[in-house]
Amino acid sequence: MNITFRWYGKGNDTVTLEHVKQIPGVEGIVWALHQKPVGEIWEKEEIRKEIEYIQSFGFHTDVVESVNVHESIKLGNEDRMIYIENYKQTIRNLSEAGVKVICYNFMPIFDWTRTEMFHPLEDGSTALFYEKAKVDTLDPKELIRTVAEASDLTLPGWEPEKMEKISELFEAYKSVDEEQLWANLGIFLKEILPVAEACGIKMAIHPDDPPWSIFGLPRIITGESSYEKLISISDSPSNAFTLCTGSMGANPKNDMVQIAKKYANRSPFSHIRNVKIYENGDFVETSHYTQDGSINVQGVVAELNKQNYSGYVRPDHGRHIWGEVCRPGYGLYDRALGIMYLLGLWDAHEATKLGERS
Ligand code: DNO
Repeated sequence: MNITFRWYGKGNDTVTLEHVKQIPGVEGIVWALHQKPVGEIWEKEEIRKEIEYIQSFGFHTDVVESVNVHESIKLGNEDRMIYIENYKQTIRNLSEAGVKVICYNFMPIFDWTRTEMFHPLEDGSTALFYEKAKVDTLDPKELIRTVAEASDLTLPGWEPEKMEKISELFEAYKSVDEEQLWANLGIFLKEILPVAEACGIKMAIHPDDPPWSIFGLPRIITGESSYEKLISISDSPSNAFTLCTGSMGANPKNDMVQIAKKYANRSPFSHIRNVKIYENGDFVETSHYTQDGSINVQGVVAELNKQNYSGYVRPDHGRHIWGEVCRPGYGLYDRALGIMYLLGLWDAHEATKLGERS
């Protein structure tokens, strides 16, 4: 397990790399050119600058999250080939800079969705919260306002330029159902995977968060059957997954320990976090500690350890604790605690293995 930490870039994150350096066990930074408009080529020079800065702290830059996919590709618009070609060039440029894994998602319009960014928890901290009834009844524009008001930092997947075109996008998606979205993903993959494979890059698709349809938009990376379908599209070693326990696990039907058991070998990148799921379908993010939520984090780490998992792992959304002011879900303190929990679990397994050998 290669521990990494997601960071949004200098001047774009409340967390600094000096801070991250003080968390034990972190080997790499999960990065992206966050200012880059979706669909544009990531140029070699901009990539070089960013990775040089990160590497000057002794971190590796093997994982990018995310190179976002232009809506034209997801919609299957006529101009999609322009964006697919740009995407291929970005893959080549990233591989030249030594990148090994690119995380991406195929969610229409929205990336991860929550209804409250700073929901109070019983312990006095706050965390991201999803209220099912609100999403089922709210006008998406209202939700966007809530998100924008909660943070003056751009949230991933909620790019301002996209939000300006929201009505137009909803209109366009009226003709895209699940089947069509799968077909569009298939075309995208058939185009980019040979390039990724030639470059030695794994394209690790991220599950939809939450893993069900919202606002009537199709969502297709929702559970085990989605993984099977992805595998049937292409058996390229570059056709890979991001194992995200909190995203896929928000649906209690997805047993994340079983999913880790079956798909860890196709997942070069893992996001490990916990959520507490309520009976009405709401969920709230908790500490990483297994007993605090509904996801068996302990079981997932046990499974990864059993497989001698050598992929990249990052803690994921944390609570906002000790008065920290930060990007929703992306503070320093709770994610650092998360790392210590993951490392503790991992080391306990390693110690057992050593004991068994001696
Ligand atoms: C949320 C993240 C997602 C993820 C993308 C991957 O915090 O897990 O935004 O980065 O969906 O493309």
